[in-house]
Amino acid sequence: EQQQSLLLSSSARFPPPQGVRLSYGTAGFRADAGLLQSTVYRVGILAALRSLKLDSSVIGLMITASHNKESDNGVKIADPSGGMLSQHWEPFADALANAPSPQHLLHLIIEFVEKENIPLEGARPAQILLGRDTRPSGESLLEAAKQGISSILGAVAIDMGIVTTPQLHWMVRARNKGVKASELDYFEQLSSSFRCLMDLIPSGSTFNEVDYKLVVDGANGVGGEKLEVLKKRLDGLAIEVRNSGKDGGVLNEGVGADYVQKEKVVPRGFSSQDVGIRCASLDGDADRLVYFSVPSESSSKIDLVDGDKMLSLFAVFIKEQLSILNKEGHTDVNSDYQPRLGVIQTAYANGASTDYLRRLGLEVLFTPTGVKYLHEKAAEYDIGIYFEANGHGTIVFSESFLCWLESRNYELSSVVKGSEQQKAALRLLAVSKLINQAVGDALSGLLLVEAILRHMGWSIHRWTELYQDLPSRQLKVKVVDRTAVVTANAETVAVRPPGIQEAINAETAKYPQGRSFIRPSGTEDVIRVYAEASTQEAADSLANSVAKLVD
Ligand code: NG1
Ligand code: ZN
Repeated sequence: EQQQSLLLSSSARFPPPQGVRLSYGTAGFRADAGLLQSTVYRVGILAALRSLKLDSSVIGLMITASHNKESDNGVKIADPSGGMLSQHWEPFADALANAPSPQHLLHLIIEFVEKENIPLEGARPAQILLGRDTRPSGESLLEAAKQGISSILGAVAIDMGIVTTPQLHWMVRARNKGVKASELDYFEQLSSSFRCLMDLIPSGSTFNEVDYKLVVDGANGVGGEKLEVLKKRLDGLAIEVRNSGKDGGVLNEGVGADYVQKEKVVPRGFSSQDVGIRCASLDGDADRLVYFSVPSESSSKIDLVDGDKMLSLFAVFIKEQLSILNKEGHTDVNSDYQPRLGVIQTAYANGASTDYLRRLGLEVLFTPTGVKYLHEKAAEYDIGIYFEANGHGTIVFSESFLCWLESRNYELSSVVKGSEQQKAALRLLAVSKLINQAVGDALSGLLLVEAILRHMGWSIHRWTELYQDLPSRQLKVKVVDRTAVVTANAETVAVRPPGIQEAINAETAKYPQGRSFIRPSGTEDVIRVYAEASTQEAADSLANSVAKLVD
């Protein structure tokens, strides 16, 4: 009774916007910030219910629109593992966001609570960790989220302030494991595992003086700010942060990982002065990372190192450590455990990367776009490495593999301390602590890249040359109804509208090494077109002809 009247009165203060239909897409709800008060309020309710459903575990609620323009915002939920909200609840999220009146909203909630058996009078209160990026609209949206949370009796909101998306996911995961989960703990875990990897670098590894320097484009967002703090705890690495948001630049405008990856030009704040230097770009909420270098003084073009190449670097390193670990040594330590290593990509992965990874003998799988799909697949392996081409990805380790690794390390150290095998075990353990197991994290990814390059003695140039990207082109086409396109086989085939796939096939066949696909975006009202082929002209032309088929 009390609960119902509380919901009715509080939701009346957050009327939904007229004439818009919101959907919990690839990355939660996203829209112009002005439209989102009621949505964020309602997601606050959803987060509290989710917590109650899961024995009052901590749930995360993040307010961000990532790489989108500053006037946009968004909201998404992190489940207790630190991963994305279970897909099973997405339809409820959609229904909640679009309920036209407080009465409808209440009705939906009552129905759902019953169906899902949610203990409203739980033994412990719901707990929600809140975070937001640097967008000016974040503050009032955060207030709306708090109102939503407190309209479920007893629910507790814990505000973490301005954090990166992966920091919030990391904190949710850590709290639910019962370990310390402040921002300081996050920095401490990253810097100490980074140090551990640096201490284990083979003594023969050579690194040129010029390669010590790394320049990072912070997208004028939260990531640059956090990196300024983190870098003070790191030895042996000279990081310069540009576009940290303090020098007047606008979030994601001509800067950031999305811009750099899509436009393949230098972001603001970088110039021909940076020729040859290793550079990296974060996106607006620091869950994406790409590297790049400026090849010549005469143009603003860059050599891009995208998510696929980061994945390749990680895969090469991990494969090397596993093979050291499994070498028949002079020890009689039992090593019958064969960890399963899997690599997960999406259709956007450059074809050359997939070829390269398969040539390394790795198992490569594909899922639809969106980290929720990639992460889920990767979690089926002892070591699952996943990346989207845009630089969003991470490495996940199974509990059983980490246990085995701990005990292996212990056994090895009792035979010959400091053996190559033991070092390999220690490196893998350090990677599992450095890399964010909850979700893709630009800051932890950056430190892992830096440590591996140092380990290999590679310049960014050497890394770029692992393989040569096939030229590609991405386009977006505005359509009346993007749901008219339906895909299958990890989005590589369009099954609707009828006949379109045949037409795409016919176009693609005209180009050597041609590949093309279309899919409805989960974050924008567009159909995306991707094409690759043996030359840039061919990729552009293929993308253009496929875009015409969609129009
Ligand atoms: P959509 O709009 O569904 O293509 C985009 C990215 C995804 C993912 C989400 C969430 C591309 C082609 N798509 O999704 O990979 O990062 O945003 O931010 O980059
Ligand atoms: Zn992002």
